Amino acid sequence: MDNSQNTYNASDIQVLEGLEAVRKRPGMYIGSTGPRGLHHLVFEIVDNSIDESVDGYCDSIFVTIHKDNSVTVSDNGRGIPVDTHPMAGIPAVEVILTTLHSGGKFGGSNYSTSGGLHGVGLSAVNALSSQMSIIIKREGRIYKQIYEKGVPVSKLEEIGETNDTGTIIHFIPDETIFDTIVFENPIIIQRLRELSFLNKNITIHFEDEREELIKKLHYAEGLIDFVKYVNKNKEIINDNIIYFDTKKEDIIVEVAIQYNGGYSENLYSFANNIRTQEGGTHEVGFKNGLTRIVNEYARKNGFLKENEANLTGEDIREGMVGIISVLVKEPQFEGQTKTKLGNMYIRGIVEGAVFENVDNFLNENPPIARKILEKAISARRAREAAKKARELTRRKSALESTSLPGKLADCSNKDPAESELFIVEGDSAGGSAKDGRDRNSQAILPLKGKILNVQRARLDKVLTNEEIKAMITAIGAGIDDDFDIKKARYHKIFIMTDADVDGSHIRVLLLTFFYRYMRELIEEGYIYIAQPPLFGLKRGNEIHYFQEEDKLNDFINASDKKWTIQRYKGLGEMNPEQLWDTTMNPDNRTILQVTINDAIAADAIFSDLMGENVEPRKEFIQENAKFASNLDI
Ligand code: 0RA
Repeated sequence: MDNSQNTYNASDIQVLEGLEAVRKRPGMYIGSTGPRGLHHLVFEIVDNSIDESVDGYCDSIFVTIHKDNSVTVSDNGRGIPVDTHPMAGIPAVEVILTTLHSGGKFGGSNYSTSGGLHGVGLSAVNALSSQMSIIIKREGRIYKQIYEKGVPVSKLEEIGETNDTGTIIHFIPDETIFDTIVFENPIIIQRLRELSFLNKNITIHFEDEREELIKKLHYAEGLIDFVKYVNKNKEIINDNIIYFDTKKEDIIVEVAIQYNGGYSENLYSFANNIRTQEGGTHEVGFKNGLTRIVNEYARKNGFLKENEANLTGEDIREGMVGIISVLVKEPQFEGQTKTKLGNMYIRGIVEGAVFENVDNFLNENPPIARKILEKAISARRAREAAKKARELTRRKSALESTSLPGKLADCSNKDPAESELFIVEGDSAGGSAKDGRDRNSQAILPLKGKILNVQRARLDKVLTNEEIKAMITAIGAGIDDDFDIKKARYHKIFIMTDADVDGSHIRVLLLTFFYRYMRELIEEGYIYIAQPPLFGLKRGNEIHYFQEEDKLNDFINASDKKWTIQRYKGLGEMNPEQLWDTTMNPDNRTILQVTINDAIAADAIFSDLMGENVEPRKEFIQENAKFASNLDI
């Protein structure tokens, strides 16, 4: 064999083209070149180790972030095969590390994670690493190979002997590809913890050498530990957790359910260890099965009378934390983010399994069954009350459509496209805004702080709140099902609150409200956050305003004059002219249009404020909640 000459053949060229494609369009393969994409590199490798554990070959994974932001992932699986690949004529590991979509395994794993955003393969990680080295322990020997930007720079070498098996991968993310290569350990720990919950046989050792942080993640009770974790610090309805683990027609279904005293529903679904954010057939099966059996039990045991309607799925899931994890041979991932399980036959299998197992549980635990039913029945009562409240508001707003709320200082222009509504925190700021505004195009609706008190209430209560009712009438387009954006009296609606914690609470509440009851306003881009300045620099009659401390300092440093710094905590500290100049005058104000993601994040924060603090949502909130900077979550 002649190793001295490296001649390119057709398959080499294909490999180089493949790697080049990944480096040219990394977003296509790992979602983004931001923090999400960067962290995805780690998850991609760990998923391969998890595949080994799902198949029963691996029970230990080590993940280490080094000081230089390189990462090592090692496992005690079988080790990536090293034998010469019959078609390519090179070691199998080299094929796996350089061929796109090889998915790691050639018919290897039964329940491989490949699919969705995951499963782009180790080759994508390799291509996006300035260096990757791999050590394999297999069949008594230790092998090593090094790559740069996906291209092998050494041959697979034998470097020693061993009785162990496993794979050790060390990689340095390519700085020229990623916006940042600084790993954030909370993001990694969150996913590793989730994987440990989902795979109770695995122990994941995490170490961040940058801050000497070490964590050992092992949850012997799997999904039971998962629901307990989500429900920690909550009032618990059933200490005895509804749990089952069953295999039907090659599909493994595992479910855990625990109710808490709260009002929100938290269903986390997974398919082959991938979080199915968009749901899918396993979720539908879960919901159908649960709704059917709880209603059946309720009828059999006299909780529902003959003439009473069934409880709805939502009634039954109020306060529920449910985790469903399925392992499927050939998962189909669909949806916008490829996180929706599509295989149709899974629905019936999961529905049957949930029906049967929850049936057993309820029959064996009558006191818990009673508590769950009482909770569902009270949820139904609240739902009906909310519906009545909505209808009342609707009817009222229809009757009183000409009588606008007394607190509203409306604008004289009647063309919605030219009209702006400022929802202002507090009567005193409301007063300044009224005096400072352009009366033709700007309307002011002051809100009392009282709106804060409804923060911990169910939304049906929120709807009876006077301040909220005033807002509904002022906007004039109804709410919920009969919201009609064409009737909106303003095409720009500004939320103007103080730059403190109360202010950001009110902002979150209002956004949650718009998101849940007037979503089109957000979708059409009608909702804005006003941006009053936080600082003023004064010298005689001269004044400059700033929103950011950095900009303020830059200005001071660039100036040889002496300035007095004013720090505005509340809108009330500004007089009408100042408020107009800085925040309301369309010619020089800065405004922030609310996106649907902002609103979803607000909705999640709202739930958190109500005590439903759920770890996995935090990442999303932190990434999206630009308006929530004052909120300590
Ligand atoms: C291909 C085939 C087999 C295992 C693996 C890949 C594998 C990949 C990774 C990535 C990280 N750790 C890993 N461990 C294993 C099956 C090997 C066999 O059949 O013996």
